[in-house]
Amino acid sequence: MFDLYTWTTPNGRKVSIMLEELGLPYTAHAIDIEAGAQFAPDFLAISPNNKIPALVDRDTGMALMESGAILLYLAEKTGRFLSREAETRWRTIEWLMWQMAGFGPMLGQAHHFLKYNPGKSDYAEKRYEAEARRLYGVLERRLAGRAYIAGDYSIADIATWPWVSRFAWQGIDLNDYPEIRRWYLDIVDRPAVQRGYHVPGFVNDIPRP
Ligand SMILES: N[C@@H](CCC(=O)N[C@@H](CS)C(=O)NCC(=O)O)C(=O)O
Repeated sequence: MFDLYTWTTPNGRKVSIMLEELGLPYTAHAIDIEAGAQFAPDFLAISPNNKIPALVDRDTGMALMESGAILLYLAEKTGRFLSREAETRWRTIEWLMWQMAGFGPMLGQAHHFLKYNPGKSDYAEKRYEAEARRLYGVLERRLAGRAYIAGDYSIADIATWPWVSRFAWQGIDLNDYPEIRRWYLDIVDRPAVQRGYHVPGFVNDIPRP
């Protein structure tokens, strides 16, 4: 049994999708980051960087922050979505790190300047629009000739897909990226994605290009 502390954002959805894929029982606790709930002392005790998501494994007492670490923990615990074969395993971890260190943080900045604060900084808008396009280009090349990012559907896909689901916020037209479009639409209809996207509650239908 797990406790998931989350909100309807790409980083939160990575973990709810993973838990749904694994069929593990969990209780979702809504941490309304727009209302400042991430700064509450009891939440800080399990998430010292005051960000969602955080996961508590009631079996072991382990509390974890950082979505990439949580995905690795769940993959290790269950033996799923992270290959045991060395080449595929390390490619999966490599692309998970790419998502955590590049794709997510840069697209997060694109959301700030292109969606929430347009007109505030021409420099920032141009920078993050160009960086979003560059990163989509990297993913497009990676997916050419591959069904998924690294071997079978894995935690690399589960980490990356929720960020692509905000393509409209990033000034991205998925029709310009046919490999990503094909991969995105393949994953969107997975029952676990359909359920995990709407945790801790429904905000909008899943965008489709
Ligand atoms: N690297 C972290 C990033 C987590 C993160 O940025 N969470 C955002 C929502 S997607 C958040 O909690 N923001 C609240 C805040 O910045 O105060 C992870 O992947 O878990």
